[in-house]
Amino acid sequence: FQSQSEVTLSPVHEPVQSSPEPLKTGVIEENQPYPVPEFTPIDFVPLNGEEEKSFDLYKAARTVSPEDVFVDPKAQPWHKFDVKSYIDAGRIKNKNDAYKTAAFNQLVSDDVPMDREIPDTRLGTCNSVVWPREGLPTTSVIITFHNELRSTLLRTIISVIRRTPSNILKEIVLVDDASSDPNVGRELIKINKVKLILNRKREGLIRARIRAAMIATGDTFTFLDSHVEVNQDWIQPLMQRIKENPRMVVAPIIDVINKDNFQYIGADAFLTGGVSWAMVFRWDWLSRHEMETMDHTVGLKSPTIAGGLFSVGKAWFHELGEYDDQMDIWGGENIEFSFRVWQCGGEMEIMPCSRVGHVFRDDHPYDFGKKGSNHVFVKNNNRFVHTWMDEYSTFYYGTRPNARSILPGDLSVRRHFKEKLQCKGFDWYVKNVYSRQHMPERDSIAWGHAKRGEHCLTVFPLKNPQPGIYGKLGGGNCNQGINNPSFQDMDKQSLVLKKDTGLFQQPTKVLHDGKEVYENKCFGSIDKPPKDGSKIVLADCVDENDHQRWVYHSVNLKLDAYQDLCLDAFQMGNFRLKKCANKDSQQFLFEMLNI
Ligand code: UD2
Ligand code: MN
Repeated sequence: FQSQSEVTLSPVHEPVQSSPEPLKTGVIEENQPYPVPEFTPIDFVPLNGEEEKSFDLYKAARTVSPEDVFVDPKAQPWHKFDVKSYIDAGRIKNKNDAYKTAAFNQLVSDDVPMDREIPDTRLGTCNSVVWPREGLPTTSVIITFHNELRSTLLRTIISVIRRTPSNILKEIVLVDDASSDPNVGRELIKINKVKLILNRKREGLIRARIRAAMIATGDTFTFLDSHVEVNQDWIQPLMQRIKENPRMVVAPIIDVINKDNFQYIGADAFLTGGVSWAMVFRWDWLSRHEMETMDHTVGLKSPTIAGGLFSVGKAWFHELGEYDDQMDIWGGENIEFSFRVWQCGGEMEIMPCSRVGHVFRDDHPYDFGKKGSNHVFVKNNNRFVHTWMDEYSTFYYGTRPNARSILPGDLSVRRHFKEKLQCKGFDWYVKNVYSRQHMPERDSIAWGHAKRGEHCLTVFPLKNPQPGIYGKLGGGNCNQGINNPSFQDMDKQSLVLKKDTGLFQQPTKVLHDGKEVYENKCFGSIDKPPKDGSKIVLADCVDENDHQRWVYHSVNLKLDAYQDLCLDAFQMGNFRLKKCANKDSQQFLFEMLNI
C-alpha cells in the first residue's frame, strides 16, 4: 500500500494503480487483450500484380492485432476519473505555445470544465419533442486522433458519456494514430466504455477509422472528431433515422466551438453538404422556399457530409466497403463516402435536431509526410474521381489541371465494391441528388469563377439602369460556401466563355410574362466600336457582336476583333478594356478550363 501523502489524489483513485508508463510493445499487463474478430476477406477474382498488392493493403488495413487493443477491466464511471492529473500532465509552460500542438488555444481549452454546460442550439420544435431513449439501435462512438490536446479529447469523451443514453452508447473506441505521447490515449481507458486501439505507425484518419470499425460492436457506428462536444439529445434523432432506414447515413448540424475562446456557437440550420468541382467540400444554402417550409425534426437530404461527425449502420458500413484504405492522412474520404453511399443505394441526411459542436481551425497542426499536404489531398481526390465520377471527371481536371500529374494508384478494390453493389453512375447522382450543383457547360472554353488576384469577376448593378443592360463588370470578393446567401439564386460570379461563338456569358434572372427565368446575357464593351477605356457591361446578346466576342489567350481576355485591347481590372468595381500590356491587372484565371 503506497503512501499518497505527497500528491493530492482524488478520493476515488485506486491505491494499487501505478502511474502509466509509456507504451513499448505488446500488451500492458494490467490490461486484458481485447478479443479481435477474425478478418473475413471479400472474395476477389481474379488477382494479379497491382491488384494483388491492393488486396494485401486492403487486408492489412482491416487486421487489428489483439496486442494493439487496450481495455481496462477496472474502468470506472467518468466522474471518478482524475481529471486534474490528466490535464496537468499536458499543460504548457510557455504562453507562446498555446496554438502549437493543436492550432487552437490550449491555454483556454485546458481551463474549460470537462463537463461544462453548452447552449441548446436546436431550433423549431426539437426541444419540445420527447426523444425516445428505448428501442433504438446501439452505437459505437469512434474517435481517431493524432496529437490531440488532452483537454479537448477528454471533453469530447465526457460530453458523449453525459449526453448519450447509456443503453444506446455501447462503447467509445479511440484510435491513437501514433501520437507522440501515448499516455494521452492510454490513460483514458480508465473510463468506463472506453477502448483504445494504438496505431504503432501513423495511418491517417481514414485507415484509423477502418481499424476501429473492425473491432467496434455497436449496431451502428458514430464517428466523431477528437475535439467536439455533443449537445442535448444529439444521438436519438440519428439512431431513430437509421432504425427507420438501415441504409441511411446521418449527420448532426455541426455547431462551432471557437478555437480562440472555446465559446459554443449555434451554426446555421439552413445548409446542406455540397462539393465544388475542385472536389472541395462546401456548404450550400437551401432555397428560400426550403428554408421557409423547413421542419427541423425531419432529416434534410444532403448530397455530401463534412466527414467528421456522422452515424452509419454497422452492417451497411461494412457492406459498402468502409473506406478506401489507400487514402492517406486526411481529405477526400468524406466526398468519396458520400458519392458511394448515394450511388450504391444509400441515402444521406442532416438531422437538424442533432447538434454537435466542433473546433474548426485554420490549419492542420500535423505532418503530411515527405511529399506534403497537397500531394496527399490530390492523390486521395484522384482516387475517388476515377472510381465514381465517370465522364464528369473532366470537370474536376478542368478546375485542377495540375491534378493530372499525380497518379491515383490501383483502384481494383474500390471498383470491386462498385460492381458488387451495382452502383449507379455519376450522371444519376448529379441529376437526382445534387441538382443544386452548377453544371459547367460542356461547349465552353472556360467556366466558373474568373479570378484576378484575390478577387473574382463580379457583375455590379448600374447606377442608372438602361434597358437591355443588366450590370457592369468589376472585381468583388470571391463568394463561396458558408457566407454566401446569394448561392441560392444563381451565382453572381459564374461565367461561361463559349467555344464556338466566343460569347462570354452569365445566367441572369429576367422577367418573362411575369415569371422569373434565367437567360444567358453577354459581356461586351459598352462602346461600339470598343476603344481604350471602354466599360464592360452585361447586356442582351446581339447578332452584330464584334463588341461581345471574346478570346482567352493564356491569361488575357480580349475581344476577337480588337486584339490590342485587353480586359483590365482598372478599378475594383469597374473593369475596362485597356491597351494590352504585361501586367497583373490583365491576368484572369478561370475556375475551370475545358481541356
Ligand atoms: C474535416 C472533418 C474530418 C475529416 C476531414 C477530411 C469535420 C468536423 N471534420 O476535417 O473528420 O472528414 O474533414 O478528411 O467534418 N486525425 C488522425 N490521424 C491523422 C490526422 C488526423 O487520426 O493523421 C484525426 C484528428 O485528430 C481529428 C480527425 O482525424 O480527430 C479529423 O482531423 P481534423 O480535425 O484535422 O480535420 P478537420 O476537422 O479539418
Ligand atoms: Mn476536426
